[in-house]
Amino acid sequence: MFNEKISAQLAQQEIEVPSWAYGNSGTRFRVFGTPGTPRNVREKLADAAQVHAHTGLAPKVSLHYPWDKVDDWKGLVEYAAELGVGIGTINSNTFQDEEYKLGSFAHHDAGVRRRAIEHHLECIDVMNQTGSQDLKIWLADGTNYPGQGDLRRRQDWLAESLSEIYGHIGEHQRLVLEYKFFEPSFYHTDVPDWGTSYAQVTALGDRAVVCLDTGHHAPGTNIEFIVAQLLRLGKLGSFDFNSRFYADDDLIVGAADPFQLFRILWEVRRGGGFDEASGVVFMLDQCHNIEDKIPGQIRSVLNVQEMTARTLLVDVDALEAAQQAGDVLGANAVFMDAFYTDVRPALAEWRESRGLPADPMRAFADSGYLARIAEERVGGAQSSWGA
Ligand code: AOS
Ligand code: ZN
Ligand code: ZN
Repeated sequence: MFNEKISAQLAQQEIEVPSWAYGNSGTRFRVFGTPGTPRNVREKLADAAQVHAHTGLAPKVSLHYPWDKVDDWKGLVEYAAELGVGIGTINSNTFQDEEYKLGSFAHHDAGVRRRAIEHHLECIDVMNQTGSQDLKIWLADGTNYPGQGDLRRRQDWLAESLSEIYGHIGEHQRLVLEYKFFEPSFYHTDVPDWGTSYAQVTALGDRAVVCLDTGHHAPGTNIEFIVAQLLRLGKLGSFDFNSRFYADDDLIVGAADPFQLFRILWEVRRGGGFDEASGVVFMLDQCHNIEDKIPGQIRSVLNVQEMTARTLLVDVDALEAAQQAGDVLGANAVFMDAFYTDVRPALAEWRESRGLPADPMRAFADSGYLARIAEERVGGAQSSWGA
């Protein structure tokens, strides 16, 4: 099923896993703990390394600052390397401190804006020590009531704050600005959509790009169109993959709507986003509230791989011929043929040919790792989303 070209393309695929996926998380009703949940960053890295060991897909772990703060960053990088993984994107945090109640970069008080900028300069310092390429910024900034804030001035303050940070971004680093249409603010959000993120990063320069979190759109939004447009404009920096039924559910990518994931990844292929030169980073941004976290992450990277493989099977010549002939249903059929192809047996073979387990979910379950960490990791506080 996979020719040499497709096999080689699959071999290039890398999906960053987020450190916070291995901690406990939940809703405002309850956070359920799991035996063996990591108590520190090193244990999170060890769990993330299991995902890579079983799939070959996740060589980098994205960290969160300050949740993952350590004294010795170089030591952490070395430890990660021993585990067979590296440090990826650094995610900043201006959403949990009292001072940021009314915003951070777009706050009306210059003192709060200064504090938020200083926090990002610290993140850049961490990047310099860890070799991380991307500083990912998601802002909780917004207002709850009409008239509460000056929407226009807040855009200007946001632009000024971003510009100061961008001035410290190194030659081989990028500033990645994530958007989200609502939550925690409910009336307006300062970076609500791709257009605002695009306008802000374009004003900064080439090393500022947009992050598209698949869970951050209103229901019915055509996300693959946004992917196509951002790739066209050379501004699609990264993905935060997850899936949603309602709002920012942060469920396993591809679980709610595999066809949407296929359509998104098709536009990635169409726009050259799988080529290394495009710089597109594929990351998960997920929480595992009721399922085991490591298998949840393994399932997620496999879902991305399966849908990627299906997009690589699209017969582009037949598709283009049908499109150019105005053959509406013919073109749709070519597209759907690829989507409906079960690539799982071929992927199992492909994995085995590369020394990976044919069935990573089963191999991980059989490894006994979960029972081992449940026994070993006693005492100390389990990590959670927010620590
Ligand atoms: C928040 O809704 C976003 O998806 C962010 O990417 C967030 O920063 C991340 O979940 C943890 O820091
Ligand atoms: Zn996100
Ligand atoms: Zn989110």
